[in-house]
Amino acid sequence: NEEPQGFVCVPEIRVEDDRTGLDIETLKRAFADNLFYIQGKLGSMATPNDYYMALAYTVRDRLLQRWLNSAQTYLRGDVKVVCYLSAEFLLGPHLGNNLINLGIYDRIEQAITESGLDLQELIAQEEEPGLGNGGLGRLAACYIDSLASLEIPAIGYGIRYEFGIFDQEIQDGWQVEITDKWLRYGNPWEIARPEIAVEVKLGGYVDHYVDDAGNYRTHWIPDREVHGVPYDTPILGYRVNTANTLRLWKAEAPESFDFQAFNVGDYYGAVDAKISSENITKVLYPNDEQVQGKRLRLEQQYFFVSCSLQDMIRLYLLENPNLDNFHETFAVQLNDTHPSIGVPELMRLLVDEHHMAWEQAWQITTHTFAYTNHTLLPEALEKWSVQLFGRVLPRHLEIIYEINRRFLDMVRIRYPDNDAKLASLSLIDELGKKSVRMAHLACVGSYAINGVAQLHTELLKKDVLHDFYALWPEKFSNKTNGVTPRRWVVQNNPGLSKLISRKIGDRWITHLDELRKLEQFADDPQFQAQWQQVKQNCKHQLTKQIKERTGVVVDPTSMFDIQVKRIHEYKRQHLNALHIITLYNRLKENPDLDLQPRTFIFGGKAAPGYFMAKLMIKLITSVGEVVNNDPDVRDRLKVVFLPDYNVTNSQRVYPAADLSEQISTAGKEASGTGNMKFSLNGALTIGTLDGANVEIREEVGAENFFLFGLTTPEVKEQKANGYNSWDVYNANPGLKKAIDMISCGFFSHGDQQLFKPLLDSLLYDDKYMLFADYQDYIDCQDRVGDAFKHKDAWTKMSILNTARSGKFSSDRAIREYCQEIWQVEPVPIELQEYVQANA
Ligand code: CBF
Repeated sequence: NEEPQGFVCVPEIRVEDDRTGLDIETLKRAFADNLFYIQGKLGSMATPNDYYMALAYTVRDRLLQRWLNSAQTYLRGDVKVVCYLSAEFLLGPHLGNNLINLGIYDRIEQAITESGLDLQELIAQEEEPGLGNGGLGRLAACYIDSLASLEIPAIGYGIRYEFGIFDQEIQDGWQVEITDKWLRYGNPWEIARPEIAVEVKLGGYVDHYVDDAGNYRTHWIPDREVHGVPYDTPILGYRVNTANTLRLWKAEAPESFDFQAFNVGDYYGAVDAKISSENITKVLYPNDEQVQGKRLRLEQQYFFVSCSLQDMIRLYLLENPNLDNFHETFAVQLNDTHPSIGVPELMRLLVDEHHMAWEQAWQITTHTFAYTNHTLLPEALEKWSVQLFGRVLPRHLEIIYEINRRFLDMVRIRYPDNDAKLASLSLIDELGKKSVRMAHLACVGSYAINGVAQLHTELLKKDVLHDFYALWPEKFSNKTNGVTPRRWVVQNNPGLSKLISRKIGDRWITHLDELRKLEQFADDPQFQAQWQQVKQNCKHQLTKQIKERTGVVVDPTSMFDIQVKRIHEYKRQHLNALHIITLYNRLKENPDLDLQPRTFIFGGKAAPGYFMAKLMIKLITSVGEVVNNDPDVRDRLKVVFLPDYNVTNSQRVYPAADLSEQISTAGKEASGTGNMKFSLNGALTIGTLDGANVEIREEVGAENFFLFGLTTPEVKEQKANGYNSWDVYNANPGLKKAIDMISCGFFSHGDQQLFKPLLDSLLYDDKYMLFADYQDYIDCQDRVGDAFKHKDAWTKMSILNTARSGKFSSDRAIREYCQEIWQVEPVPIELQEYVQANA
């Protein structure tokens, strides 16, 4: 089955070998055909993008048989399907990944070379679909890769944003946002399916009436309707026949509305209606861990959730007479609270549209949804003002009130005469401006609730969702995040992959625990030399990139000390900057100091409205400007801010890291996944006991991890005891000097005002305890510097980090979700059956 030949898909019309064959000649011919027939170009006129498109179609053709077979198999009544609902899928480029998963990378490389082109150049043409902000969206992408690779029937449902996360430029050291036009040259990976578009209502009012048969009925009369058109992308598993579907919804104006307006001569009204409908999926909100409560955002959430649930119901009714056992066919995972409007929406669809009794509908709903929480930050917990909610979704507000009424009746029985309990559990926050608490809605409407790392889950149980845990302890579990080894090792670090596979075979790619077999070679000088060589090559490549993209020349033999992630105060990039200033001061005091040369590499976007985060970027670039140009430093320290950190750019970064900075305040980072990618690629971590760092340290061993900083209880205790950062500043000369230099304009050409907001927040509040952790961080960094001088010992630690990172595969995480939450089994896809069935 490895090489399916031409098969019959419509009686008497054969799909030719050119679209399925995998031999070099057929691949070359298919590539040339696509350039001619799809791009409409001859080689002499083709742009690099034309070549990329022709290749992408060549590869997509080869996914289609698997994709259609998978879709057909899932329609069988006995298959349980996971539906992963996520407002974000940060996919990264498809081409390289599909080549690897299909197992045709080498053949395509040969075909492209023989066609006189360079595969890497074509791969680099792809505009990545940046349909996410950071960790949460990227996790969704890793999970759909693992679902397919584990042969689990699954559909990813989300939003086809016309503009994804903005592109970042750095101008004069500041972040500048540029619109992401990822669709400008077309997207060869998706197929629009307008024939199964759905209608979504918005606004208006609700009518209650009794029908002729005496039944109490509800009619929602919207003031707007929007068309949801699905765009499907195949998600191929690694070396399996499973190709699942990522179905992203685009909002369009329904024609009927245009006509209505045209008929009454309101041309501009019709145009406005069209524009406002299409706005819903125009742009991704670029906020990470921060909610803004914007109406359009609520509309986006409702739009994609309603489309998705309607789609599931349509699929279900193809095989079933009624919806009584809907929950036995679909396990719907809510990726954070963004899709939690699904709870009242499924109730509305079942009760209002399919006339099911409330109790039965509730039974089905609460056996359908499971909820993953991804954050402990209070500002990231979604709440919608009741007023806004009622205006956009009047029927859902009624349903939420009814769910709440019944829920609070149950709470009253459990906690009699306890108004405080009622208030703290209620779906409605009555304090101040009334609002709907989406996390509470998700908890009440789901049969399972999970956190994304052990510590995070414990803190949810103890703190953020404590009252729900007390009520339903059996609903709670932990599912530590994971990342796909296909993209994050095989694709981004081919040198390391080959070295590992030569040593232990290639089963690790799907069974990451097998990396443990590398432990036995950790002391082997020959293996260490090869390991160092691979790392060095990756550092050389990144060095070239840095030069091209920033103009900064760095020394690839220096320690690459890297912090790449969204810019946020709790992630503490400014603590890293304080360390750089401290080292700089040491060099200024003693220019002959024996200092381990380091290259500090930063990357990450700040939410456009998050001033403090933008100022943090300016601080880093300003420190870089001084340090990089001071002759006393003699190139021993370099600071680089890599612009436009995205999936594509990150793929070059992880393999080149010596040191991974995971320095968030303990108790703030839910898990982190970058930390896993670094460790898997052989970087050592300097980190706090936060998120999944705790488990990484447990796995790789305390001796292979640089730990510093307060623990979560210590942070709490210090705050309770009146922590005062001003006192720490006054008591610590190194810290004081660094802060004073920033304050007096040393890094800002004498401007003493520039960084004042950042400094004031540290000196008078220090919510994220930078000063409290400063000295421990510096001391720990000194240990890192010393350790790096001992190449062999460092290499051993690096090998052990990779060898012991097997736990952090998204395959492991998805297996846990399948067994412990979704109760789903793999369904291998048989290619032959399909060919025969249609023949
Ligand atoms: O669970 C995935 C990631 O989600 C976040 O990015 C989020 O958006 N809430 C968290 O901040 C990460 O800790 C987490 O790894």
